[in-house]
Amino acid sequence: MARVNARIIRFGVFAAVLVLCGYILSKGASSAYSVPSTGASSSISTNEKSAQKPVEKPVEKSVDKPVSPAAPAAAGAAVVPAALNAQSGATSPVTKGKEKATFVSLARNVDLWSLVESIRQVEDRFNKNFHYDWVFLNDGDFDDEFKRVTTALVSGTTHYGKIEPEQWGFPDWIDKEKAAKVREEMRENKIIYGDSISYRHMCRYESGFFFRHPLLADFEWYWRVEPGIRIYCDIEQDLFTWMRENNKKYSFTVSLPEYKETIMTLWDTTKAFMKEYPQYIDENNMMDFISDDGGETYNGCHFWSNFEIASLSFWRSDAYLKYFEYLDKAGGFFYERWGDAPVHSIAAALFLPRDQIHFFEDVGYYHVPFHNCPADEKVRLAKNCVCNPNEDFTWRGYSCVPKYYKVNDLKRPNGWENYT
Ligand SMILES: Nc1nc2c(ncn2[C@@H]2O[C@H](COP(=O)(O)OP(=O)(O)OP(=O)(O)O)[C@@H](O)[C@H]2O)c(=O)[nH]1
Ligand SMILES: [Mg+2]
Repeated sequence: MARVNARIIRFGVFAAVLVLCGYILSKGASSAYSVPSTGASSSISTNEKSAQKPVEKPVEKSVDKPVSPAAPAAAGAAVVPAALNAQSGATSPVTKGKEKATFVSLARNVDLWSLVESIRQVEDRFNKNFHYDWVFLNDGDFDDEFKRVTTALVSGTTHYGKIEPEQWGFPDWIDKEKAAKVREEMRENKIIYGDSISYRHMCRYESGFFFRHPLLADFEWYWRVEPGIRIYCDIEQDLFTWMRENNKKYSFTVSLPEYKETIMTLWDTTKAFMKEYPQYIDENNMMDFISDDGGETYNGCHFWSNFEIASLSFWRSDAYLKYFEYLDKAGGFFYERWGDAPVHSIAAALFLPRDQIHFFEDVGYYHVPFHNCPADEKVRLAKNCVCNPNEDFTWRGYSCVPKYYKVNDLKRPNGWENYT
């Protein structure tokens, strides 16, 4: 009996050693060979990483973090060595976007929680594969919580900047009493943000200054992200690279007419500018998108600037700088309520050749209250879009996108007629 027991014990020990060897070998194999990590492990690692991250500014982060196997070998994207994936023990290639590009968000501390929703979506749908930087700008100081939380979510380096008071205040040529009267009238007429001073500073800043901020000096491209937006579809391609390779300078996802009451003299001022500086108007401009009568009047169509992927050098060009200065001197940011969207759009339509302005059909985008949901079901399924196409605004009567397609003689996507 004792002999049998000893045999059983010996067998047990032998079996245990075998199992242990198998386990060690399998661990060795999984780190020696490239086993693609999963999307799930990527997001878990992101959380792990966030716990250890420093919060100095700018917060430098290592790019050698695991990414999902869906990381595209984007055309020309630089591939840097992979890190050990903490979850699977596997290594995987990390694709880092190679453009001089950054996200940029203007925000206050109170915007943090609606902005983190935007960041998470941009990261999950796009930036987890490219790790572009993110610049946050504020007229006040960002607090530590804002920096800590946003840095934890962004897979590139984060930068936090304060806006110069001169760029967020009344210029000395503005009559403040006259401006106050206008705000009061607009309040009575219930014009959205019509009585807001800070909204006007924001519109003026986004029109004329963000691209001059020192934190943006080394970048050539930006993608503007606002609080509370949604990105509905996977974006596997590096859109910055795509813009550069296709010679695009400005892009949009939603377009509609501006409230006329907020821009009463914007077009007259623009016409005066065009007369004085005809050299800045591109010969292949898109006047037929913004005017239905050859430039006599503005039809209000503008690209919604809460989403923009665009070239910073366009805003830094002589044409645009002169145009902004001209508008700024005219005072309409304060005596009316000129928005940065019509200002950017008119400039892009007049100073750029029309083929440098691009509509992103397949990104899938939402900013209250309008949805851009790709009309073509094949696209929605291929890109894992989570939007309801019945809510799409693109092909509705009030949208300016149909006009953009018409004046540029573009082919509409399959299925558009189901969502008019
Ligand atoms: N720092 C700072 N950022 C601001 C201020 N007002 C607006 N912003 C930011 O400027 C951008 C545009 O402001 P929004 O309030 O979103 O304006 P909107 O998109 O026209 O209107 P909503 O429908 O309210 O989104 C957002 O990124 C805001 O976070 C402000 O007073 N200070
Ligand atoms: Mg907004």
